[in-house]
Order: sequence, then structure tokens, then C-alpha cells
Amino acid sequence: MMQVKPQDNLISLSQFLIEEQLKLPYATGGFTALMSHLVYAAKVVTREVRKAGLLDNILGSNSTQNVQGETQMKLDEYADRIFTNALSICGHLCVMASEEQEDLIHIPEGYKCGKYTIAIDPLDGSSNIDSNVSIGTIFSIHRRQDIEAKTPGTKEDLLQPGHKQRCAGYIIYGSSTMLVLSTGNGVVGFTLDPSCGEFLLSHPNMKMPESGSIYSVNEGNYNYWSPEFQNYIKHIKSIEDDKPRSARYIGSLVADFHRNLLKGGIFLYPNDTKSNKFPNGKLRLLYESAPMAFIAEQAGGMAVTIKGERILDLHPKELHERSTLIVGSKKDVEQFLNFI
Ligand code: AHM
Ligand code: MG
Repeated sequence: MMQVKPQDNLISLSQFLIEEQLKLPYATGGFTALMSHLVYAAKVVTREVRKAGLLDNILGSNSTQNVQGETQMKLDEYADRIFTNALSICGHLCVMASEEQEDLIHIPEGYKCGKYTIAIDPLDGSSNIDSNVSIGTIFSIHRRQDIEAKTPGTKEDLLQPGHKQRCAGYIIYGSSTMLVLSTGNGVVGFTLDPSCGEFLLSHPNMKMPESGSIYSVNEGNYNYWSPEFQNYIKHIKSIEDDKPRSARYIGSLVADFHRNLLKGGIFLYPNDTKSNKFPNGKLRLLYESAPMAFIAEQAGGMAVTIKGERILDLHPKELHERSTLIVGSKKDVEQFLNFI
């Protein structure tokens, strides 16, 4: 008799989304359709990432800079184009924002405007592309303010607090490609099976351990930090605090976050108090901090700013606004809050 292996029973992301949609009597299928466009783009970007090093149009940087004055890598531009093109024609978005584009991205003429908005970091951790280190894509989906409107979406439709996200997720291009998402009902993770081209449900109910032994921070910035933050880092490394934690820092938010989600720990990107380069932190609220905070909370973790504000309560004022980000296991973030 033919043996059924455990992986033969895994359900695909599209099956999962349809099942979830059927549970909601008022669902129209718009969100499921939007996600299928996003998943298509994720597969195309995966294909290109896997070829990095073979084709000289993928590695390296272009001479252009993005809106934040950072050098754009070729793969940054490519991922931006693939995601925004695939999403703009899905018929369920009214406006988009991308880390790589200064202004709002409108839906092209001839395509329908829908009730959702998306903010996206198409290629996170791009400084790691050339060294074959994990990179990712982060996305945050909201409903527009007036869901009956048929007009093009506005900046206000995008500038909503993180707690109103309808879905947040990331794709990690690592030893495998995974898509992790939350629609406000826990966190689920799908692994791309390259042999059938489907994301399969490999991590059904992701929970962040209550505490962990890892801390992730760019310690090269130590001299830019406030004395309070320096003391906290000294404290978690001291032997009085049980035993010193392990430092793990990849420099790709998606990869650092994903590891801590699985193993437990705390990720910190504080503000720069000396050079004025990042007085409000480096990470972007709309498409980096807020979606990661949503996933962290849904997995039982916490996410706050250096001042202790809940990330999901922040009201963004600008598309590319930055925030500090302290995210991770609940007890570790609580310890940070008590210390600071
Ligand atoms: P980006 O590559 O999309 O510009 O993202 C910013 C990255 C994050 O992935 C990462 O956490 C952080 O910047 C690393 O910054 P640093 O090199 O200052 O430690
Ligand atoms: Mg990024």
C-alpha cells in the first residue's frame, strides 16, 4: 500500500486562505485574491534571489539612491517592481506605499480600486544580498478609511495605526523561503516547496517563547546610545543577570525577527543620541516596525518604542516615518521596560 508521508497532508496557502474566507459569511474573496497576487510576486522574487551570483544584473548596487538616501541594490529595484506591479493590478487595493518609492503608488488607470491598502518593504536587509545572507519582504495591509469609496486611495488611508492592520506578514528568503502572516487570529507560517511551487502550511500556530536567551542589536552603535540604553545592554550581558545572553545580529530585520520568533529573545533598534543620523530610530514604522509588532503580539510577544509606547498604538504622520523598535519575547520586553 502506498505510504502517505506527513508532508503529503500539508495544506497550501491558497487552500488555507479559501478555508479562512469560508468561515466569514461577509467575506467577498477580495483579500484572498489580493494575497494570491502577493504570493505570486514572492515566488518570482524567490526565483531571482536563488539565482543571485549567477547573473550580474542581480548582485551589486545601482548608482541610484532611494528616498532615504540609501544606495539601491539591483535586487531592491527588481523586488519593488515585481511586488508593486503584481499588486497594483489585483483590483482590491486603492493605494500602496513602498520603501523604494517616495510618494504614494496609485492604482494604474483601467484597473479597479478596492478597499485595501498595502505598505511594503520589498527587499529588507538589502546590505546582505551580496554576501548570501537571509533577506526578506515585509508587508502591512489595512482597510481604507471609507470602505465604500470607489475613488483612488489617499495618504490618510495608509497612515493608520498598527492595531488596525487587517494582515501583517513577511517573506524570508533564507535556507528555504517562508511566508509568515497574521490576520489577527494567531500567526501561521508557510514554507515554499520548490518542487510544486506552493507555500505549504509548515508552522500552524507560531508562538514566541515567553523569554529567550538571545539579544539582537547592532552593538557597533554603542557610543551613539543613551546612557540608559547602554546600561540595559551592560545589564543583560552581566553575570548577575543569571547568565549572559547570546548576541545574534544578522542585520536583516526579517531574519533577526524570525529567529527570535522561533527561539525567543529580544531585538532592539534604539535611536541615535549623538550623530543625529537616526534621532527617531532607523526602522520605518509603516512597513517594518508596525507589521513586525502585529506579528509579535499575535504570537504572544510584545513590541514597544524606546520610550515604552506600544508600537501598534502609534499614529503615523508620514509614509516613511521612522521609529525605534524593541520587539520580542514578552518577559524580555517587560524586563527592558522595567529597566529603562
Ligand atoms: P532595509 O534593508 O530595508 O533598508 O532595512 C533596514 C535594515 C533592517 O533589515 C535591519 O534590521 C537594519 O536595517 C540593520 O541596520 P544596521 O546596519 O544599522 O544595523
Ligand atoms: Mg527594511
